[in-house]
Order: sequence, then structure tokens, then C-alpha cells
Amino acid sequence: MNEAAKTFDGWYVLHDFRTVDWSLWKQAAGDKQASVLREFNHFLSRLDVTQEAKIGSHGLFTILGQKADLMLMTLRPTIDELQEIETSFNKLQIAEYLTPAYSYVSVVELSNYMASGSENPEEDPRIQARLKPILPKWPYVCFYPMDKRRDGSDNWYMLPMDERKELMYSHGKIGRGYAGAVKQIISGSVGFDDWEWGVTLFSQDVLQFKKLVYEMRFDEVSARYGEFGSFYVGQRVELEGIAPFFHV
Ligand code: 76R
Repeated sequence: MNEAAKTFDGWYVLHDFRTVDWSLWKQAAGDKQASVLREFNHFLSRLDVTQEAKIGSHGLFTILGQKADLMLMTLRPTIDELQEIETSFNKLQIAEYLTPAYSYVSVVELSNYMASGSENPEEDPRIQARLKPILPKWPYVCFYPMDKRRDGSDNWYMLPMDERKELMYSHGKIGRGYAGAVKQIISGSVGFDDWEWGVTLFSQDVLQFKKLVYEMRFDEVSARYGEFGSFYVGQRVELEGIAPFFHV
């Protein structure tokens, strides 16, 4: 019997990671650098207009470590808009100084493991707000992709719905212990990207990521069934932070 969890799907998400080619950037003349940054600023300001109209959201982040230097996370009602944004970004002068590091395509997802069954997702403002999230302006971000294991006796997809519900209840309970400290966006990527979900966490205290992810490792859903990709951690950059970041 097909016991797939039902999902509510919201905005599409692109996580776009880039590495700065600092030697090339340093070779650019001061006025060239200024015009490149002006154009980049203008591009981001246009994204701000969309966000203010609440028909999308985005955040620019610096990424610590050598996996990438920057991540632009963008959410839109359609994947077509994300395609346009990616292409516009690639056409900017700044893109000449950035090399692609990683990307992730997914759609914000809520599943019915916890649902009471009576909800009409189209009309429930709380569900709508979670499916179409405006990214919190909190300083720290953590992103990683993950799968649920399908391996011999540890096969999430072979478990009956009731058992998965029970396990997800315990997962949610740990998560709720971090209410106010960590905000999470779970986006589904089956059929879109190499892993099954993207996990994006936001916090005002970077250490809370470690505490939450560590605590969850002991929960059966993660301990037994979680498979994880690479972790990216970084800091939000507002418009006024871009020039100092690129200053050489
Ligand atoms: O939607 C809800 O909030 C209800 C409960 C809930 C679901 C259904 C929930 C709560 N999650 C759900 C689904 Mn989650 N979550 C992760 C990770 O690192 C790890 O070990 C796992 C990565 C974190 C850190 C996290 C945090 N969650 C999912 C799914 C889809 C599963 C499926 O469909 O099979 C994944 C992949 C996933 C992974 N989760 C919470 C959190 C937190 C903080 C909460 C509490 C949210 C709150 O109630 O405020």
C-alpha cells in the first residue's frame, strides 16, 4: 500500500553558492569595482522590492570555510522565477569574479505527519506563512542536504505510516525545544536535486546549530534514518555589508 506522507508545497528555493576569485577582483581598477558593486546592489535591491511585496524572499550570506564564500538563497512562487534570477545573477558583472561552488533546488515542504486532518492548508494563515516564509533577519545561517536511509532493515520508506508518525512526533518534540532559538525551513528536493531535503536553519547564536543538530542525532529519526550531505555555515550580509566585504 502506498503510504507516502502528504506534503504541502510552498515557495521554490534556490541555494546558490559562489566562491570569490580574489586575485581577479584585486586586479580590477577601483572605479570598475565600484560599478560592479553598484550593479550588484541594484540587483539585490530589486529582490528587496519583491520581498517587501511578500511575493518572495531572499538572503545573502557569507560562508565560512573553503566550500564557498557567498550564498544567495532565493524563494519564489515558481521555479521559472528562480531560473530568471539565476540567469540575471550570472549576467551581472560581479559574476565574472565569482565561481560556482554548489547549488540546491527544492521547494518548501510541510508534511502531514503532525496534521490533525482538519486543516485546509490554502486557508490556514499559519500554514501559508510557513510555506511562503520571509527569511528571518537573524545573523547566522546553516544549510545542509539530507536523505532518509533506505538500507536493509533501516529503510524509512518501508515503515508503516503510523510508525513514521510516532518517530516524527519525537523529532518534532526535540525541535520545539529550540523554539525561539532556531528557525528551520525544510524544503523537499526529491526529483529536483541529489538529496531528498534541504535543511536551512537560522539563529542569533551560531552555537545553537551545533546543539540542535547534535541533540537530533540521538533521536531515532536522525540516528537510524538520517544521511547527511555537506554542511555550510555563514552570516547574513545586508546591502551595506557588501562593500566592506569586497573592499581590498
Ligand atoms: O512541521 C512541523 O513543525 C511539525 C513537526 C516536524 C516535521 C513534520 C518537524 C519539526 N520537522 C518535520 C519534518 Mn524537522 N528538522 C530536520 C532537521 O539534522 C538532523 O538530524 C535533521 C535535520 C532539523 C535540524 C529539523 C528541525 N524535519 C522534517 C523532515 C521531513 C521528513 C519526512 O517527510 O520524512 C526533515 C528531513 C526534517 C529534518 N524540525 C522540527 C526541526 C525543528 C527545529 C522542528 C520544530 C519546529 C517547531 O515546532 O517549531
